[in-house]
Amino acid sequence: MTEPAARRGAGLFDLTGRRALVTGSSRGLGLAMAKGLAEAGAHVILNGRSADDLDAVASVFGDDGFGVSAASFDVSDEDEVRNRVGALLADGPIDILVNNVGGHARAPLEEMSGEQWREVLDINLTSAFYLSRYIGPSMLERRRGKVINTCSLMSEACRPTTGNYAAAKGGLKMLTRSLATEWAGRNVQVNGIGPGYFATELTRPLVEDAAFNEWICKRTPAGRWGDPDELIGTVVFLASDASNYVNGQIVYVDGGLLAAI
Ligand code: GCO
Repeated sequence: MTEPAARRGAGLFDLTGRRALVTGSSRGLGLAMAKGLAEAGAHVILNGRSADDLDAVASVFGDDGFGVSAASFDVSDEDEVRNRVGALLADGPIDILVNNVGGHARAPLEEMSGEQWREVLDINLTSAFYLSRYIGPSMLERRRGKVINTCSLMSEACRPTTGNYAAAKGGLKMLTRSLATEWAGRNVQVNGIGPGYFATELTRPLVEDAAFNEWICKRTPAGRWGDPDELIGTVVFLASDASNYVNGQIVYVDGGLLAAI
């Protein structure tokens, strides 16, 4: 039997003493979520492919007084994940894993190359499997852990030229549910966040496309793009004791887009 959370009120969301790894956190949504977890008290391990970018971000965090470190490695390479995760776990437990890294390679499906397909599946989906596969056992052994996968409204709906990405994000939703099903009984909660349209580097071509921008603002009940900081409340909730009986859910943070026709 798992003990019910002893904390109440705002303390339920306190992450003091927890160690979190956030993949793809040198910019965009990952950076905002990393900042939010650090503000809630966690020590955050930033991850990305460029060591220079990570060091730059880590030093800004450090100057602000937050506990942060950087681990640059390619999360779509299984050997690298196994080795680097082994080293991180030798330094201490990882309580929170945010599988956030993502990327696009847009093309109509009838023109898409096998490489474009595999690249997008590897970065958005297989990376989350590898990280969960190699960090999960230590969480299960301690009977404590939180895995949060950055899904997408494209886990549910898509549009032309995003077939590989939608297939990957749909897969990530089902990986979330599969892990939740297997791990809930050992007190490891696995959930997803499904962002709608947020203005980031990844979506810059869309933000700058006047017709698309207008369409998104009309199509989204909230009438605007999301600001990456608007994911913080959800990620802190899913990383904290406040969500100890929440398993296999995808929380869509999309300004109401999926709720409306
Ligand atoms: C697009 C966008 C989306 C967003 C996001 C939505 O082409 O429509 O790039 O795929 O990136 O993932 O949640």
